[in-house]
Amino acid sequence: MLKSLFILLVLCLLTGLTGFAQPTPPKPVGPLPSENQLRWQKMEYYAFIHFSINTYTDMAWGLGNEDPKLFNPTKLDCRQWARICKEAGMKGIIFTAKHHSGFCLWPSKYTEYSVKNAPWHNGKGDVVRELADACKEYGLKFGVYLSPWDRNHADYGKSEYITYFRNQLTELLTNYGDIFEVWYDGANGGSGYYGGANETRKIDAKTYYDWPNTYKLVRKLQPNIVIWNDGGDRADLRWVGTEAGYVGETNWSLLNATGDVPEDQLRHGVENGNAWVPGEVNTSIRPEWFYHEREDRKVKTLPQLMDTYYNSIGRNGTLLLNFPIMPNGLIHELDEKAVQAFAKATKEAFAVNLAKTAKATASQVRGKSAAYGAEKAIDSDPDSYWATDEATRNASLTLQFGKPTAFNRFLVQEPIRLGQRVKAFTVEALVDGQWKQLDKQTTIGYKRILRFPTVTATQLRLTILDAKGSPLISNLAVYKAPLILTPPVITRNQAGELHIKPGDSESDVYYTLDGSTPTAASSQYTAPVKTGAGKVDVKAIAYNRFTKQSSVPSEEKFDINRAAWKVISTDATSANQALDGNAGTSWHQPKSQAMPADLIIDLGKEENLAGFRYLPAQNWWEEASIITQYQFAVSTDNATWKKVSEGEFSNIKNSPVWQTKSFAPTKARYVKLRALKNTQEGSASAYAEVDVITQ
Ligand code: FUL
Repeated sequence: MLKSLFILLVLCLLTGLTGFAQPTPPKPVGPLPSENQLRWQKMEYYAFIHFSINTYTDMAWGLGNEDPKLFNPTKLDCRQWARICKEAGMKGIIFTAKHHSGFCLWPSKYTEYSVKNAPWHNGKGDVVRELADACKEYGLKFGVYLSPWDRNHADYGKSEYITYFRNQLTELLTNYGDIFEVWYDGANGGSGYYGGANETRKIDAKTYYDWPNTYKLVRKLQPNIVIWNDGGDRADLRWVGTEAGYVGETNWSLLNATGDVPEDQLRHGVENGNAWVPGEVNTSIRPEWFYHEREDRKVKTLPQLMDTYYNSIGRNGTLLLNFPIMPNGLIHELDEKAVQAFAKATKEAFAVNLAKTAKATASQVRGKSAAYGAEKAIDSDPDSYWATDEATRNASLTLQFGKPTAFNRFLVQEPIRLGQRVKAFTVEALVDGQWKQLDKQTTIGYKRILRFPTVTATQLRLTILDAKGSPLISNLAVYKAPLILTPPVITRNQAGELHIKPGDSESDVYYTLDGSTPTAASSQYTAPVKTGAGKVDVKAIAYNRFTKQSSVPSEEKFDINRAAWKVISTDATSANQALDGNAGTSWHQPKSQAMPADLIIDLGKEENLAGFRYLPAQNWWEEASIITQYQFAVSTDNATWKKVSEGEFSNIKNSPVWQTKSFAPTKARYVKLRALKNTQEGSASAYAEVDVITQ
C-alpha cells in the first residue's frame, strides 16, 4: 500500500500533477536579437581577407588609377586561405570583393576595372568564385566587403553611382551562394581618380547612399544575412570604434537606432538603446590590412592574439581577424603559424571545464522549479538556463568543487534570445574558508570571459548585483588556462639607450643585438643598453626561471641613432617628444601654426636617406589630430629644399599605426615633414614619433 502511494507521488511529481503549476517563462527584456543576429553571434570567430590591386603597389588604399595589369598573382589559391581558416577554428570568411580603389575581384558586368582586364587567368578569373567554392568545400560561411567609396568610378558622387553600386551588390548576392554578412566600410578620403577627373568629391554619407533601399535589396536577395555598416544608417552589426582588436569591458549589444553614434557608444553600446546592434571586433593579424613585406616581423604574437580573444569574444563581441594576401596570392606562412598557435592555445585554455563536475546551487530559483534550477547553468544545453523570480534583480549562484581546485578563467553567458540583462556582477572564490573577490564587472551578454591570477578554492560564487530584468544565466564555466609568457617591449630613447620591459614581474629578459634568436644563454637585460650610431636589430625574450618557459621573441629594428637630432622649426624641448622613442608621449604643433605646418629636424650630419616613418599620437581619448596628407622634403643646408615624397596616410584615422614611406635615396642633413591635411581639418597636428630610413 505504502509502496503504491509512493509510486503515485513520484508519478505526480514527474507529470506535474501535484498542483504546483510550472512558473511562467521569464518575460523578454527588449530589444531582442533577430534570428540572423543570433546565428551570427554564435559564429564567434571568422576571418577577413584583404586582397586587391593595391596589394601590388604596397599601399593601404588604392587610388583608383592603378593599372589592372598589375593584378597577377602567380600562386593564388583560395583553398589555402580556406584551409588555414578552417584549421584555425574560424567559422567563415569575409572577402574584399571591392576595396576603395574600386577594383573588382570578380568579373563584374558593370565595369572594366576588374580581374577581367588582368593578366591573371587571361582575364577569365574570378577570385570571389574561387573563394566561395573553397568556403563551401571547407564548410565555412562566406561574406563580402563591397566598399561604398569607389575611387575609380566616374559617377562616384552622383546618383548614377548608387545604381552601379546596387548592380554590383546584386551580382555578389545572387551569383555566389549564401552570403552570411555584407560589409559596408564608411571610409572616405574624398580624393580619387574618378574616371580620370582626379579630384576630391565630398558626399553626405547619411543621405547619399540611400541605405534603407539598399538594405531592402540585400534582405530580399539574402534573407539570412547580417549587414555591417559603420556609417550611415544603423544596420545589424556595429563597429566597435577601433581597429586595434578590442571592445569595451562594458559592452551592451544595444544602440539607438537613429542619430550619430559617438565613439564611446560604439565601444560600449548603450544600456537603454532601442535597437539590438551587437559589436564585431575587426582587427588584422598584422598592423595593416593589406600585405606589406616590411610587416613580416610584425605579425601579432600569441599573447597579443590571446589578448584580442579575451577582449573581443570574451567581452560579448565576435572576432573578425584579417589576413593580408601576399602579391603571389597566398597567406604568409608566418601568419599561418601565428593563427595555428592561437588556435592551439585557445583550445588548451578551454579544454577542461571544472564546473562540469561541480555542484551548483542558487540563492533563488524561479518558482522553485527544477526547470530553472542552478544546474541549468552548468548542463551542456545552451538553451536551458538558471532563472530567478520575475521581480528579482540580484541573486547568486554557487559552484562547490568538492575539493580545492585551481583555476584562472571564468566564463559566463546570458540566454540573449530573451535580451541582455545583467548590469553588474562579482565573482568570488572561497579560499581557506574566506570569500575572496576575484573580479567585479558590469555586462555579460552572449559571452563574458574573465581572467585572473590562478586561485585555489573550494567554491566559486557569481553574484548578480543588478540587472535590467530578472537575471538569467545559460552557462557558467571555469578553467585553468596554461601560462603564456608575454614577450618584452623594446624601445630606444633619443640618447640611443635600449629599454627592454618584461611583460610580467616574474620573468627575466634575455636579448641579442645581431638578429639571432635569444635564449636563456644570451645576454641578460638588467639595465638600459647603450647602442652605437648605426642601425641595430634587437630581439628579446621573457624567460621564467621556475617553469623554464620562454616567450616568443619580440623584435625591433632601429635605424640610425637619433642622439644628435634636433627639432629646429619650433620649441625644441617639447617637440623632442616626437624623437624620444616613447610612443606614449606626443608633441602637438602649437595651435597658432596653421596648415600647412612643418616639423623640421636637423640630423646633425649628412645621411643617406631612403624614407621616413611617422607614428601619430596614440591617445585617441585626447582627440589628437592625425596627419592624413603629407609632404616630405630634404635639404643639405636648411635653405634649399627638395620634395622627395608626397601623398596620403590612408586609413590612419581608424588604425593609427606606424606609417612608412620610401623614396629614391638622397643625401641630406635636414628633413621636413609637412602636414597638408589632418583628421581635425586644420587644427594642430600631433606626432608620437618621427624617424628616417637610411640606406
Ligand atoms: C577600414 C578601411 O579603410 C581599411 O582599408 C580596411 O578595409 C578596414 C577593414 O576598414 O576602415
